[in-house]
Amino acid sequence: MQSYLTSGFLLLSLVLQIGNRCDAAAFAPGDDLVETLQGVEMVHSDLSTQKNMMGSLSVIIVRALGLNGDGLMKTNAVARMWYSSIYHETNEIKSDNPTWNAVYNLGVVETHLPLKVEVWDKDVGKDDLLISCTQYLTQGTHTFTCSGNGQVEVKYSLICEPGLTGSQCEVGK
Ligand SMILES: [Ca+2]
Ligand SMILES: [Ca+2]
Repeated sequence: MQSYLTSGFLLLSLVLQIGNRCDAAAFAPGDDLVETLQGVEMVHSDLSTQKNMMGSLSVIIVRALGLNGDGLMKTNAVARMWYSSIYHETNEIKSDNPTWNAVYNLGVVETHLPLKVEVWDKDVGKDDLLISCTQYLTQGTHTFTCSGNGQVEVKYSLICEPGLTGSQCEVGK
């Protein structure tokens, strides 16, 4: 995981450097820029390897417990999830202990990204954010819990594509 963060950071640094150099050397782009672009190519091929880590992902937002979005009134509870560019929101349940069992089949995705889950209390005007967390995924079926104002229980299943293996569906040996 560390290496992916590092290469992502390197790419970001390089992109920022190019941005700076383009500004600074707008009239005379020099060899430095070419070398930097080659560096980006190399880092980019590392990222391409990560993109080969593919798996089928389904997420179940199971339930939340002990929410307190509206004091003595019941919480207008909704859960939201993001994975890459995929977004889903549950229906609203008026309860401090809502059970959604909302099943989202996300299809084949890159496996190295974090799953983000939030629970909100809907209000007239500004909604209240009660719980927010991100979770990196590993192969198999797992349940995890996030705490905040109450707790949310999330289940997911990640199945590696053929030829991929390991905890995050790496290229096989
Ligand atoms: Ca509220
Ligand atoms: Ca409310």
